[in-house]
Amino acid sequence: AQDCQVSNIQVMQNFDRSRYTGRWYAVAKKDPVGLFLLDNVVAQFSVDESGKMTATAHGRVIILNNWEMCANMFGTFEDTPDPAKFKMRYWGAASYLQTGNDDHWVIDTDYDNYAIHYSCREVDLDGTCLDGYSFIFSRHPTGLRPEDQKIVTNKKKEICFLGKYRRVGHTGKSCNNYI
Ligand code: FEN
Repeated sequence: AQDCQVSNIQVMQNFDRSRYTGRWYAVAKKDPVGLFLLDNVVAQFSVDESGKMTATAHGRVIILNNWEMCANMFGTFEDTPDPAKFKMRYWGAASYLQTGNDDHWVIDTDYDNYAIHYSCREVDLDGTCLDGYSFIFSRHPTGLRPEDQKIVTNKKKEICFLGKYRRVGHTGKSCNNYI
């Protein structure tokens, strides 16, 4: 069922953005090419009065000369015809942080425990993803519940990122204390 074509990737059916609001801890991530967040990644999703989705993300970064910093990122989401597919404009509170405009797809979530996010930045000539990133989120800072792990592994396979994830540590002493 997985041909790794970005255009064939199944996303969450009937995505409900209001149930998605609140805090999500990144437990694993597949990095894109280039600068990104290292660890201690926590995202906070909101929906405003007009129904527009926004989010913040905090994460640890190591900038030049091994300076450890907490990156405070902001994202605004533009709707598309598919309720689980967004365009996300993002920027950082500090000027050294990169800005961008990425796809933001919710692949699967049960809203209360786990969520799988996907973003392909560059589609290859053969229709597969050449450069993309993905977060596995949990509502629990301790990680995924055992019963959710099988679902998440299957979805990693479906989006053709299986084996490309790294665990996201939450040391507690850095970023996530701010929120
Ligand atoms: C997401 C969901 C919640 C909202 C947002 C999300 C995406 C965040 C992104 C962060 C990018 C960070 C960068 C960091 C950087 C999906 C969690 C907004 C896409 C680009 C460095 C590292 C080292 C350095 C300079 C900058 O710029 N990091 O020397």
